[in-house]
Amino acid sequence: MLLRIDHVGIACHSLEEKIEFYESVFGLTVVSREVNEEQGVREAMLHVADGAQGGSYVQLLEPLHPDTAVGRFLAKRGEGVHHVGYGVTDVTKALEEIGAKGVRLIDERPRHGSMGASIAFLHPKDVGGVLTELVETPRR
Ligand code: CMX
Ligand code: CO
Repeated sequence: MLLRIDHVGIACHSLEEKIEFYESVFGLTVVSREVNEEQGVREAMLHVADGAQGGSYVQLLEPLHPDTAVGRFLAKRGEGVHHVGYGVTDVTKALEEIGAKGVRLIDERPRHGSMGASIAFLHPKDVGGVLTELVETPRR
């Protein structure tokens, strides 16, 4: 069901500082910057690699307000890995299959994610403490 690791989401206080860090230390390149009001984030995708099933990225996340998913995470735990995003072929079908296995779905239906993707989150409490995102990349 999972095709690949699409991205690792990393929570930070300053998007600009962390972009500079990932560029200078790891030589990564920003391929997309977006503000997603629904998710409460200002974010950047940095390209890591391409595979047969699509690309993989680091997603840097800065909260738009303290009262957002990433804002609360930063206040509680500080900067660090926030979630893992896995590529799937069909996010609606994957949600149905995973939900049927008793895993709580944060999103009952897909939402808009970075670079035109359809995304949905699974509850970390049902995935061993890992906030898990499903990502369906738009067809070209
Ligand atoms: N990873 C693991 N556990 C997490 C977590 C994370 N990222 N965020 C919260 N939790 C845990 C908390 O530690 C807490 O556990 P305890 O009760 O044991 O302390 C529990 O989940 C509830 O957390 P909370 O502080 O009440 O936080 P929220 O109200 O924000 O709810 C969650 C948590 C996961 C439902 C919420 O963050 C959410 O809906 N996330 C999905 C959306 C999102 O993260 N968007 C930003 C990224 C967008 C993108 O990738 O494009
Ligand atoms: Co993400």
